[in-house]
Amino acid sequence: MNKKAIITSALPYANGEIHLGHVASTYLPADVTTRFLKLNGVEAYYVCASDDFGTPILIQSEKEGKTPAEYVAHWNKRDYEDFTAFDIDFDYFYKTSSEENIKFVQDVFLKLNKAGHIYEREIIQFYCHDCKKFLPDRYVKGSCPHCDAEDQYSDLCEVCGRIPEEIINPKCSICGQDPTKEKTSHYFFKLKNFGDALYQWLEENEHLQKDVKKYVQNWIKSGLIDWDITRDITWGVPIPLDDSKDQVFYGWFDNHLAYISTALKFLNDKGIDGKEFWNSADIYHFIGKDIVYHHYLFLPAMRLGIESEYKLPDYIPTRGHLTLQSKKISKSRNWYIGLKEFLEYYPADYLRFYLVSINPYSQDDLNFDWDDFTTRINSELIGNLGNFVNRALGFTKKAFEGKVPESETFDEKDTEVEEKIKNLSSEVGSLMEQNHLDRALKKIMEFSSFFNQYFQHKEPWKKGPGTANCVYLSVNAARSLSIAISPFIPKSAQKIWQQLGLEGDVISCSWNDISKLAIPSGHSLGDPSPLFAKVEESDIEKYKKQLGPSE
Ligand code: B3M
Ligand code: ZN
Repeated sequence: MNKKAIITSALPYANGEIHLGHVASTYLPADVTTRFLKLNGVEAYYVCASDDFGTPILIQSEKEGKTPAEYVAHWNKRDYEDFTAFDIDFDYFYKTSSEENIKFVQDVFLKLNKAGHIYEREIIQFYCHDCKKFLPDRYVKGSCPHCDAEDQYSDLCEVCGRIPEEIINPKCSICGQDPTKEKTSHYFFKLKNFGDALYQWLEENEHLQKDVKKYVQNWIKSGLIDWDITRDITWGVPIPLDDSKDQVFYGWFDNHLAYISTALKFLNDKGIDGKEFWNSADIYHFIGKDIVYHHYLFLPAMRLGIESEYKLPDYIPTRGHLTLQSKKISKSRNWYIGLKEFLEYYPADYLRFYLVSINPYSQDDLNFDWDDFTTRINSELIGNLGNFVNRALGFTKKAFEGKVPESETFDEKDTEVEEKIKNLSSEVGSLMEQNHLDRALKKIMEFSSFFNQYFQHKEPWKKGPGTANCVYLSVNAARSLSIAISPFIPKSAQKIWQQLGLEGDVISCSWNDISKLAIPSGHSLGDPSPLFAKVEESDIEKYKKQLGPSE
């Protein structure tokens, strides 16, 4: 395992609140992974930023009568607060509109230009005479030329995931009028130059998901299209050339460069050589499947275009979208649950546990279902994990005044149990390393279930032979569980740690500590108390009713 890592997740648009769909596919998997890497002694940093530029933000700030800068500052702060409440532990959260990013983006552009990867071309751009403005991207809606899906924005077809060269039957998205076509001069990035190099990079990188690779390689085979990186608006990174007026870079030209500029800012401020660190670390970009094109083609091509001065990603974990009660999440139809709202109902750990358990390492969509949530929390998190810990610790408290008894010679079962503890770190660890967070969590739950059965089988309350070993091993298993589960449910893991009467924080442990029987006989436990409160079905019925059309 590389001892350095930089982890990023898709930058949230500073354009509205974070909801469950956002956290399921990117922020949570990235956070769990970072916590795991840190436990493994990796110098890992999770950096993120709000994505501040782009036409949707400009449109919305105009609607609200705010300057775009005021508007994004509000959401930058609010998003960060919501993430923090969900225990998404960024090492640094910045913004794409930072002066560092603006400068970085301009430098990259100048380097690409110098290397011959940029050209200028006159284009015909939609223009709305009613609104008196050019209509880039989201200002225009129409049908996708690739898959015929209707009502798609001109910058991305959400149905087939491709970028339409020319949208069919265009309409101004502000006023619905037919736009006219006017001339304007734009800069283009020669994505076509990079087809072979990208193909090869995909071929050689063994960490990328095979299915995504195939699909991207097919795009390359069918021919890449140069990217228009200029927009006729004023909110964005200014183009650093004298003759470009009232134009800025397209948001997708600048936003992913903020992965680098944000990491550099953070590392350099810490006194670490940011560039050197970036180039010797494993680079992870966690994303949702809708932005595969940007991360597997555009982002690596731009890095290749500046001679890989900053290395390309090693991992681009790509996951599917969250549906809610089997329906597509939609803010406009009020079919979504805000992260902040959810955390008013239940602790962060409930949601973290649930979302990881239903989220495979694949592009398959996953579904948030209130009934399934109830079952998984009540029967797995509480009925299995909570029950085992409470039982083992509660019994030790009652029968041994909280002092771990002297262990005796192990019988066959005890030896088997001891092996389980010793193997847990490698069994779970290898799944985590392969990004199978759901399977890793399942392994931990199997471990807990195994110990529930062991406790039941030994019947320590009868105080027969073997009671001391059962308590000694169970208490140690609870300790192992606390460390192993900490990347997933950090607050609850810390509670277990404290109830075990252990010093410090569980996050200061190392992953290998999971395999140790480090609680000696004679150790005094803290005070056991139930870790979780049950999810009540009556509450769930209430929350279900709050979803849905707002009218
Ligand atoms: N701001 C959000 C999205 O399309 C977008 C991601 C940028 S990542 C560089 O999911
Ligand atoms: Zn219009």
